[in-house]
Amino acid sequence: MISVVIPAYNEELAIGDDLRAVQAAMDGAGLEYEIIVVDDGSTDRTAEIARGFPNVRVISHPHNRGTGAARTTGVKAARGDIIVMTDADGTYPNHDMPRLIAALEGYDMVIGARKKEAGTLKWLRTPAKTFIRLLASYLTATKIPDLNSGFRAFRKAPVMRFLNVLPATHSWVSTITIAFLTNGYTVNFIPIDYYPRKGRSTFHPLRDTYNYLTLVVRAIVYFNPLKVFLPISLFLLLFGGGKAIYDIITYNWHFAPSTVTLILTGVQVGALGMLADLIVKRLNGPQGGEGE
Ligand SMILES: Nc1nc2c(ncn2[C@@H]2O[C@H](COP(=O)(O)OP(=O)(O)O)[C@@H](O)[C@H]2O)c(=O)[nH]1
Ligand SMILES: [Mg+2]
Repeated sequence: MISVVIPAYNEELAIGDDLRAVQAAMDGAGLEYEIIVVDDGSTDRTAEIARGFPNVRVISHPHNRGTGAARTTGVKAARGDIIVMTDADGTYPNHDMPRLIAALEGYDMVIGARKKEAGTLKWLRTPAKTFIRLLASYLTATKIPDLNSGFRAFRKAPVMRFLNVLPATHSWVSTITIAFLTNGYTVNFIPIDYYPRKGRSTFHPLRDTYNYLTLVVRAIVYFNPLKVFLPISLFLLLFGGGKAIYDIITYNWHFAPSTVTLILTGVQVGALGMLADLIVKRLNGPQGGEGE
């Protein structure tokens, strides 16, 4: 059984076409499925339009709580053991949903990687997203072609482990990607088209880019702290060590306070990293696949 979860906030312009496209694709592929639209406190006709579809379950938040909160509500309500997510703004190729589901075979998650950026303010989004995507690829030791695509399919069981740490904001999708990649779950990527949004985008360039960057670092610290702490500690120790050699030669074995500070801070950051790593390992328990 497959549960299609669609978070929706004031999407009266697009939700009807999106629901028709999902139904046509899933019926066409002969798949057994349910559709859950999570209306996140919309003030337009989004919920009313969705209720017009007989086999669509509409769950309404009394007020707007954020796309992440809507996704968590949808996951909890899902009856299927496979969950597919798409937006309600006309941007994702819902006709491609059967291909996405087929690509889940042998994986815990499959993400539709957008071939091109179609969002607003491309000149800002593209470099910012590339930098953050490369940072996440380094920190997860995985090549990530698209970190925050909203068009994805995954198994419900592993996601339930992380529901309590997933944010209520846009960063839900990026965080779950990093959570899977740093906890031994397998993630597949398939290329997809991406269309301009119908209706108004709520993307705030500086605020959302800053949030996005802090998110990636926070998620890594949460799931794999050594990846952040160790490079910082090594940098401080190397720099301190170099300075110590300089002090030995220049000041005849008298170490400047800055040298001592550098080395001590390096040791402390390293120790903090080890401690954080130990806590995370204890908290997160066995990696994906082990003991499940
Ligand atoms: N922007 C926004 N979208 C929300 C919210 N709650 C649910 N959504 C839905 O979450 C999906 C993703 O949001 P969107 O603004 O398209 O983000 P983007 O695709 O990352 O630019 C869309 O289907 C929205 O309708 C919310 O509070 N804000
Ligand atoms: Mg969207």
